[in-house]
Amino acid sequence: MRTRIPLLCLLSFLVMVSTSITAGTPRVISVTADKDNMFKIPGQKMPVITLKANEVIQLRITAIKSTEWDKDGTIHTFTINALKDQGWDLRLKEGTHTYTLAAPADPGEYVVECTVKCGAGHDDMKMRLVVTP
Ligand SMILES: [Cu+2]
Repeated sequence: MRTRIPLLCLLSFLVMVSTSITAGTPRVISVTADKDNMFKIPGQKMPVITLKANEVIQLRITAIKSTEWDKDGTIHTFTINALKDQGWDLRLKEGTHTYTLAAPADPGEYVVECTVKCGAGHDDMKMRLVVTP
């Protein structure tokens, strides 16, 4: 009996801490725009990002140069045409950069594509964003 109250206190404290962490810190999602002109997500067979509507995330993209690039130094882009005006149009320079983005309010499937000619396979350099309600 004596140990129950402290244990409950500890548990509720832990719940509070973890709740504030999940509410306050956006998820970090890592993507590689690779040298073979494919989007990849570490640990996933297919590169798909699944977000809740309006969820704010940190998108951490590592871009690796292929055989062609834009004259301004952009080596790939991470572009969703339907969401360009919401910031989903990232011109990627070599290296790893982090972008804060919000998922759209409308659930559905969106196609991510690269819009810079990056070499063989560029036309198929696509991945999906799935937005759930
Ligand atoms: Cu490309």
